[in-house]
Amino acid sequence: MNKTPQSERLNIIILGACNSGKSSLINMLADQSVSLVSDLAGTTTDPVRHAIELPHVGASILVDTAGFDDTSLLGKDRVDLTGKSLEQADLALLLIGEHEETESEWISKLKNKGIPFVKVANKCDIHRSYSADVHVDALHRKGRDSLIEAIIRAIPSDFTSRDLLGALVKKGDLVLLVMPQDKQAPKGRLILPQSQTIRALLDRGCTALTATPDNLENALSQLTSLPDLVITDSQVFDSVEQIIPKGVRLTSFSILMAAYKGDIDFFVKSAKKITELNGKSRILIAEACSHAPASEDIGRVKIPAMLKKRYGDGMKIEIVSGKDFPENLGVYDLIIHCGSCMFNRKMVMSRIEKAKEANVPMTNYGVAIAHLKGILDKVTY
Ligand SMILES: Nc1nc2c(ncn2[C@@H]2O[C@H](COP(=O)(O)OP(=O)(O)O)[C@@H](O)[C@H]2O)c(=O)[nH]1
Ligand SMILES: [Mg+2]
Repeated sequence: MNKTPQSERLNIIILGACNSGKSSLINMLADQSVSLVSDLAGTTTDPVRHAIELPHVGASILVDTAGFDDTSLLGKDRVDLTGKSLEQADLALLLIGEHEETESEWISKLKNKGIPFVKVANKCDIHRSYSADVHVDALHRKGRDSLIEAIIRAIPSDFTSRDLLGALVKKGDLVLLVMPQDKQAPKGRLILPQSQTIRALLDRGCTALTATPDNLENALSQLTSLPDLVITDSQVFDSVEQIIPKGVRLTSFSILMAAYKGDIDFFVKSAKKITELNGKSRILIAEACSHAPASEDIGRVKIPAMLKKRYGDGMKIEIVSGKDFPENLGVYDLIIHCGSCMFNRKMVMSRIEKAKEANVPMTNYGVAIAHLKGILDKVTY
């Protein structure tokens, strides 16, 4: 568990024509051969992800893609997959050269999606110099430093400045975390939202105090001043709210994650639309992972049961998982997305954009449950 989670890494997508040197560029950045280089067009089929540490950038994912001019039988499907990968991209490296028309199409796509990009002219050892942001010779690994500098300049400020706690805390705050370590908790370690929150609190110069729910009263009695904020697992929200002194701000890990990985105001506004549903409403439940028993339980069982209890069995509830996300969102009355621990913020935000375009409310598991349990008005976010 020494690795930075995938969803926290800078996601860099490499785009370019077949044989333009995308895989070579990745090997140059990784400073080792991680990607297959070949003269044959179409060597890279599906987008391939390489987790590496980039000097002065840190934990990154380099996404190698099929050439955008792939004309093989499967070419179109491959190029579509590249398009899908754009949804997770924080930044793009675009290898430019002889395919001006296709290149400008991709530039428009990137601009539309608000993805910053660096134009890279590769093979500068043999080609005339194209106009580009950086010139490299990936084969002989020349130009690595200037490429990394260009990447650093292009990193969106949103990526570096965001953390889980947003404006909720300031330096020196005392924050009490209520973390049940029940049977579902993995043996010998903390789950990701808990460890990420503790890390973020330490980075922000806060004091993090942790307690299980049954030890909460005892922990509070040992304090000489009230905590500035309490963050609890949402499962025990109600009892925690009863125990902590009035006036102490309270939030939950899932609300923090929702704010970090999405648009919390939109999620809250959308969750309130649950009240306007009826027995014929059509709901889309979207999960990021296909094999997570715990979240499956929430998305596949818990939330549908809570909704049907209110509005009857006539509701249409559809569940999609992984990267599948319907094109036509307009048919749904509400979208409820999982907490997205496997997705990066970029991916969630691009789904939110699609929901907004289709004029459909979209919330997430944590916020929806908070609303269904009547606690949404009591949380700080
Ligand atoms: N001369 C020269 N050849 C390169 C350079 N970068 C890549 N190549 C060669 O171009 C071919 C295609 O490279 P590759 O990285 O597989 O391209 P991809 O299809 O875009 O992934 C290989 O034969 C590489 O050795 C470069 O900067 N200079
Ligand atoms: Mg390749």
